[in-house]
This record gives sequence, C-alpha cells and structure tokens, in this order.
Amino acid sequence: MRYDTILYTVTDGVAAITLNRPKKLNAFNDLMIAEVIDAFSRAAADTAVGAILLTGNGRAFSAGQDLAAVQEAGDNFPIGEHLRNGYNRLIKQMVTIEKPIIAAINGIAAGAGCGIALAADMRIAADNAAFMLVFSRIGLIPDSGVNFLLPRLIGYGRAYEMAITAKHLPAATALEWGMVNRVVPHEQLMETAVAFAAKTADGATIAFGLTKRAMYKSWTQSLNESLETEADLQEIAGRTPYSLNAVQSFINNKVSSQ
Ligand code: LHQ
Repeated sequence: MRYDTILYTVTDGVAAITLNRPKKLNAFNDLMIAEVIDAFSRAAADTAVGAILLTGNGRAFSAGQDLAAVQEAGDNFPIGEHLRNGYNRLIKQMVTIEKPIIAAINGIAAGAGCGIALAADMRIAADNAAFMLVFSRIGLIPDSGVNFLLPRLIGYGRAYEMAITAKHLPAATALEWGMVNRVVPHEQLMETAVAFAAKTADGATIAFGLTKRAMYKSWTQSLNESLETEADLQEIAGRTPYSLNAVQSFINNKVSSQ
C-alpha cells in the first residue's frame, strides 16, 4: 500500500510510523485510519522489526477525528460503524501486536489521538506536549479505548475529570500522573525516542511481546489465572535463543571470574 497521510520507514529494527497531515494537526480521516492500520500490520509481520515508533509531523501528535469529514456527512454520520470499522480495529491491533509500541508525543494528543497514544505501550512526551479529552466539548463520550486504558493508568477520578472538563493536561502533569513514561525537551524528543526504540528492538523481543500479552491478559484474570499464563508464556520465552544464550553467558562469566 502506498501511503498519502503517513510516513513509514524501517531503520535499525525500528518501524517508524509518522502521522503526516500537519496542517490539520494530524486529524484522522478515513484514509489515515486505513493507512495506520496497514502500517501496523506491516510492522507486525516484518521480522526485521523489533519495535514500533509512532509520532506526528508538525506541532501536534494528533487532534483526533477529522471533524470536517463528520460535518460533511451531516446527521447521517454512522458513528458506531465508523468506530467499529476504524478506531476500534486500530486500538485492538495496537494492544495485541506482540512488539513494543513507543509513542513519541510531539504536541497535542486530543480525542481519538489521545486514545491512540494510550494504546501504545510507552509514551515519551516533549515538554510542550499535552493531552486533551476533547470529546465532551462536542457532546461525545470518550472513545478509541480511552475509557478502558486511561483509568488504568491514572485512576478513575483523574480520568473522569479529564473527560468532563476537556481540559488541556500538560506533559509535566501527565508524567506526575503516570500517563507518560518520561518528558524530554522538545528538541530532544525524536533523538531520545529513536534511541530508546532501537535499544528495545535489539533486546529480548520475543519476551517483550509475551510480556505485553501477559500484562493485558491479567486485567481480565484472577491471580491464579495470571500465574498460569506466566507459566505458559515462560515456557516459550525460556526456550528462545536469546534466553538460552543469555543464561549461558551469565554462567560462563561467573565461571571465568571465579
Ligand atoms: C482540525 C482538527 C480536527 C479537522 C484541528 N478536524 N481539522 C470518533 C467518531 C466520530 C465522531 C467524532 O469523533 C470521534 C473521536 C474524536 O476524536 S472526537 C474529538 C475530535 N477532535 C476535536 O474535537 C479537536 C478539535 N481541535 C481542537 O480543539 C483544536 O484544534 C486543538 C485544541 C487540538 C488545537 O488548537 P490550536 O492549537 O488553536 O489549533 P487550531 O484549532 O487553529 O487548528 C489548526 C488547524 O487544524 C485548523 O485548520 P485551518 O485550516 O483553519 O488552519 C483546524 O481546523 C485544523 N484542525 N483539529 N479534529
């Protein structure tokens, strides 16, 4: 698939997906949703890719749904169907791809753009980035996974307040609340995120993917079930060449240092 609304590159084991409608603050139209889904599938299937980096071009990460497209459709815009065929597919895909997804939040992440940022496994934010649950400004409830993902990161009270006030949450507060992993000066964002993604892609990639599966699964499991999942998945992780070699080299180093 040729891309018109995003950029896609693979370098040093990292697939970088860049939302690329900067004049519209990377608002999602139907084409951009389809292209991002295609790019994630491509990155998931590519054995040379060990980590995925998602960012936005220009001054925003994403302003969410392109409202011009919604307005053009008038009263007949099929919101439920649009969510099921678009954002819901994307969010489900992001949380089930067994490769780490790192979002480099370069500016405002609003509405569905915030949901997509939350569906990444880690977020590194620029110091001038911010999050906004703008949905209620247009009389909507949060969507794109926000109701599931956000209370788990920052707790119900803070998430609910963000939803009903639609206030701009600056990166520094997002860090304090656990919504982002770190905040860096804007000019260092891409360098930091690319270096972190490349280091991740060079690590125990199968274990990183299985960790994601185990953690997401645990949210609908009892402790006993989660322990069972850990035992099953550790069988797989423990037999990977990465694990076997790492254990062997630990033992060899111990022997040689005695
Ligand atoms: C935009 C947008 C945008 C189009 C900026 N669309 N053009 C799911 C299913 C179905 C229906 C609805 O929604 C959903 C999920 C959702 O995502 S709902 C939430 C949709 N998003 C919004 O309500 C955010 C709308 N945008 C804003 O409130 C502001 O643009 C923010 C606060 C993000 C940034 O404000 P400013 O920094 O002042 O920028 P700006 O407003 O001047 O925007 C710059 C340009 O981008 C401008 O275009 P123009 O041609 O005049 O330069 C905006 O019209 C365009 N733009 N967001 N979502």
